[in-house]
Parts: sequence; C-alpha cells; structure tokens
Amino acid sequence: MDNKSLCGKRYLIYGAGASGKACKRFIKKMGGKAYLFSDDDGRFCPPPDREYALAVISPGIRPSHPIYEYCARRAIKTVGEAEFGLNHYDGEYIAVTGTNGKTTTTGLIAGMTGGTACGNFGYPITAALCDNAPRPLVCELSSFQLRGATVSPSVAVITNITADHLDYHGSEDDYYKSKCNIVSGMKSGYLVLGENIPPRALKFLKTDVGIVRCSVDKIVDGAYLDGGYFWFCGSRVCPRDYLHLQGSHNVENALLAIAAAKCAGVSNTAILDALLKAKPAAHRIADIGVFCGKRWIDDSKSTNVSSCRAAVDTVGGSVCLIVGGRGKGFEFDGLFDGLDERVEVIAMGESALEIRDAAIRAGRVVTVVGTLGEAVAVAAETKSDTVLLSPACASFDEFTDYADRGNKFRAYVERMGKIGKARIK
Ligand code: UMA
Repeated sequence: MDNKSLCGKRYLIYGAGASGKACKRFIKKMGGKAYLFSDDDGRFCPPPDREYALAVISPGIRPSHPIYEYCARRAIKTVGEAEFGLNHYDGEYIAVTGTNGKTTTTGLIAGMTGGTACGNFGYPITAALCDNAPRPLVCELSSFQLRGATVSPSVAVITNITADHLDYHGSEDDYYKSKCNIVSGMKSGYLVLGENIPPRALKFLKTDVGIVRCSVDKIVDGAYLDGGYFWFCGSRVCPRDYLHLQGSHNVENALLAIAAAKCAGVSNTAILDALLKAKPAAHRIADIGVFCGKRWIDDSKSTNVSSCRAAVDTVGGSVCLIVGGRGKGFEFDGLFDGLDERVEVIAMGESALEIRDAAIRAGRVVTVVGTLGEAVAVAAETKSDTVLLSPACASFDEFTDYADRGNKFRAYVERMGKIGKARIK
C-alpha cells in the first residue's frame, strides 16, 4: 500500500453509514484528513468549501444525489468507497457480483481461499484494509459499488443477472453495464460466469481474460456437476453431498465458488473443507422453527423476484408466501408466472397493491395487508404447512434493512408461539 498517497491530503466522504465511517478510519490511518458528511433530516446540506483531493461516496448515495453536482461544480473527482479501497490495496483480490447468490458465493470463496469476505457482504473494503484482514480479499461488489468503477481483480465472478435496482440505475442497461464493470480494469486473470446471464447484459462484457463456465446440467469448460461429484475442467473435486446448503441455487453458488477457487490455485482439500463447513447466510432461507403448527422460514435477504422464486422452489408442501416492501422499479408479474397453486400469497407494505395487480393479471388472488406484523398474524391462520417470508422487495418502507426485517419477523413469530395465538401488533 502506498502510504504517502493519502498523507496530508483532505478527503470529503459522503454517507455516514458503515462505508463512510470505515473510509474515514482508513484515511486517517493512512495519514490523510477525512471530512464525513451525510444528509441532515433527509436533506442535502452542502459541505463547507475546502480544497479536497477527492470525494469518496458511499454506495447507497444515488447517482442523482446533489453531492455529485456539488463536486462537479468544484471540479472535485468522485469515487465509490469500494473502488477507493481497492485502489489502495496492493494485494490480489477476487471480486464477485451478480443479482443473486453473491453473498453465499463470496463466503464460500473466502472459506476456500482462507481470505476475507468483504464489500457488500457487510464488511466495507476500507474496514478490511484498516484491520489488515487475512488475504486474499474476496470482495462482494454490488451494482452500486461497480457503477462507473474501474476494478482489476485477479478472478472475477458474475453469478447471474436479472434486472434489479431499477429505481437506482434508471434503466436495465445501466444496471447491466455496472455489473459488467467487474472486468473493467482486468488485464489478465479469469472471469467465472454463471449460466443465467442474458445476452443484453453480456454485450457490455468487454474483456480478453479467460472465461470459465459453470453448469449444473452439462459438462463445460470450467466447473460442473456430474455423477454426484463436483468437477473442474475434467478433474474430480469432491462429492456433491459435501455441500449441506439447501436448494439448487446453492449448487450453482458452490460451482461458481469452486471455479473461482481453482482459478486462484486452491487445493481440492481446502475446497471440500470449506464446503463441509458452509452455513447459510443470515436471513437466507433460515428455518426459525415450528410455531402454531407450521414451519416458519426467514428469507428476508430476498429483495427481488428471482431470489424469491428460488426460495419457493426449495420449500415442499403447501406454502404461505409473504412478499412486499419497497419496490425497486421492476414489475411483479414474474412472481406469479407458473407459480404453483400450493403457494398462497400475502402482499404487504408499499408495493402490496402493485403485487395484487400483478396477481390479478395472472388470475391469482392475494391477501393484502399493511405491515409485517399483520402478515404474520394472517399467515398463522392459513392452512399452509410452511410460512415463507421472501419479500422480493427492499425493506426500507418499514425497516432499517433486510436484517432488521428478518429479526422482527423472528421476534413476531416467537412471540406468537409464546402467547399461543396469532395476535401481533
Ligand atoms: N445517506 C445520505 N443520503 C442518501 C443516502 C444515504 O446521506 O441519499 C447516508 C446516511 O448517512 C446513511 C448512509 O448514507 O446512514 C448509508 O450509506 P449507504 O446507504 O451507502 O450504506 P452503508 O451503511 O455504507 O452500507 C453499504 C451498503 N449499502 C448499500 O449499498 C445501500 C451495504 O450493502 C454494504 O454491506 C456496506 O456498504 C459495506 O460495503 C447492503 C445493501 O443493501 C447490504 N446492498 C444492496 C443489496 O445488496 O441489494 C446493494
């Protein structure tokens, strides 16, 4: 790391969440001066005028936020916190993006390589640098973090792509382009590609690095499943049964992780050890237990239609699905497209009426409620074997984030179990 590069310089940081705070700590550690700002009561207050070497912007700050105009008028260059951190990291790193499966894949690769999962994973990259976290860094990068960024991992992974975060990106193409920036600075190394990447997104993928494929149902030049074993480029890696994470989407995640780890030179022993130890990410198809005669599952981490449908596919029997929250600019028709009759739907939150309209178009009926508490109470009265919270929406209409939503869901369910009736306020 080039310590001198930050020394004595002033940095404007915008966004006082995890990224902004970590970035401030990092800049100070590196001898720079950090000035941290954020909206006050939801309103932009222009930071005091000073000579800033650079403005480091947190990922949740939208491209339309006035801080960008503020910086443009003063000719202050802007950079995202993740790119800023990676620009000051002298080691090799693996980067993972995609619409779904990024967190699980990132965690698996970190386990296999003995490195540190960071970035959108919930541990800012600048925090990992401050903490001298074990290498290699395995960086989960969101479309927010990749928008306009140049990064150069030694191995890049794109798990899959379906349109998401359209409220932030403004168009599907902007979202696809941002995701494809994962290879923007790569001169060598490998790009591991999942199977589900639409041609409209692939056209933004301009790279000469080696492409490694992954497949659950055919033999490809990369990682695949065959005869009950995981394979990589014609060599057996380990039995598929070593993976205890539920669902076919997790087999895809494991293949992506195996491919990335093999590209990084990891041994089969380290790979199978990591697969054996893998635990599901928090709030991702997490079994809460049996209450009021039904199983309750927390999949609060699902914030789009495809992850919700993947969760539904992992649950057998009759299912009461709780969906809704803050929409992200996409349609909900995909939620009902071919949805099994064994699934009944409760729609909650800001997007409940939009979901109801999509259901009507598909000839289905949904129950509309206001809040998660009401949804839990209604779900408890249904005849379904399992209640699955898999919202396919952001959480910010009622909660601070998806973890808060998942924790409150568990608390409502456990409380209901204790009082023995479905009355939640
Ligand atoms: N703020 C403003 N004005 C705004 C928006 C935010 O002032 O218009 C300020 C507020 O002070 C607020 C702070 O910015 O406290 C929040 O910053 P942030 O939204 O960038 O969030 P961080 O706490 O820094 O967390 C971010 C990621 N959040 C987002 O991208 C929204 C976290 O991903 C990530 O784990 C963390 O950095 C560490 O890298 C979360 C996420 O929801 C899990 N990601 C999205 C997703 O996975 O779908 C992309």
